Amino acid sequence: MPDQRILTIQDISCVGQCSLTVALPILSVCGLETCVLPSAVLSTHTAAAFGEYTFRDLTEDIPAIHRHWQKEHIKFDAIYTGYLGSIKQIDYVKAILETMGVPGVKRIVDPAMADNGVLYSGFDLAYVSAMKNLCRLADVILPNVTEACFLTGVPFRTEYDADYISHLLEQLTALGAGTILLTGVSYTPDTTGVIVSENGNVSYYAHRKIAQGCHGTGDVYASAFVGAWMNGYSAYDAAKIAADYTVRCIEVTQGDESHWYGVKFEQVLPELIQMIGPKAG
Ligand code: PXL
Repeated sequence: MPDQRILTIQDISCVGQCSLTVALPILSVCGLETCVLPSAVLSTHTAAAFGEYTFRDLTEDIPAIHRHWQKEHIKFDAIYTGYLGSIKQIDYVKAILETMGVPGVKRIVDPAMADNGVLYSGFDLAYVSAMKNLCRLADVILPNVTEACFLTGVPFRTEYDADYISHLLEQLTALGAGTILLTGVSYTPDTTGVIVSENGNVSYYAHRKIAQGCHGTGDVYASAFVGAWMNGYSAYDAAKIAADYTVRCIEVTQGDESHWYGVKFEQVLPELIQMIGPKAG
């Protein structure tokens, strides 16, 4: 694999095993030079069980960082965005997506903003609308079913069939990304999976559902997908590797009630390296 440099833009939740503290190690073990642009610094992630969190918005640091990189002619082979701190920040991030990539840059947007039918604390419909515009610039988007509903205006349902998911996918396709990974698609109580739509080719990878909505698994999943995909795997194969790895993370965490806030992804990083295989060498 030729050397590749990726920029990931998301928050630092100091405690909570999500966003940058997950993306940086996962992308690094996949062999990528990982540069970071923190969107905000929070004491913990925003799940209610942590109580009141601190939030330092880094929006106004972004233009100066961007200018410096431009002055130094720094470019990235891929740019991957996750949780972003404000609507204004999304505009700055759009400018980075438009200007900081090498020719043929891969742009991945994880619209990390909602789960289980509700937006994360601090977000509203104006934020959703800004995120929708960011998705229009992406080559790949990875919404879960809740995020897909917010992005498209399709009413959220906890139970659905393949027709509902096809409709959701059609509406997402209209946003413009060539590749869509729709995560957390579950047709039976014991299984869940990911729909991969690549230029209209749709496939589904289903796997065992171990627990209902584990915190931080969206970020683990997206980071592992990006790591595998940048190693030359097809979107479907990368989606499969990411799903298998995320299941392993949940397996090693389940049963530890005190570890409700994230998954112990570190313990199974060696397995991710094995799944990626010699391509990462
Ligand atoms: O895992 C997504 C995420 C990222 N960053 C912050 C969050 C969340 C989910 O709640 O609160 C700050």
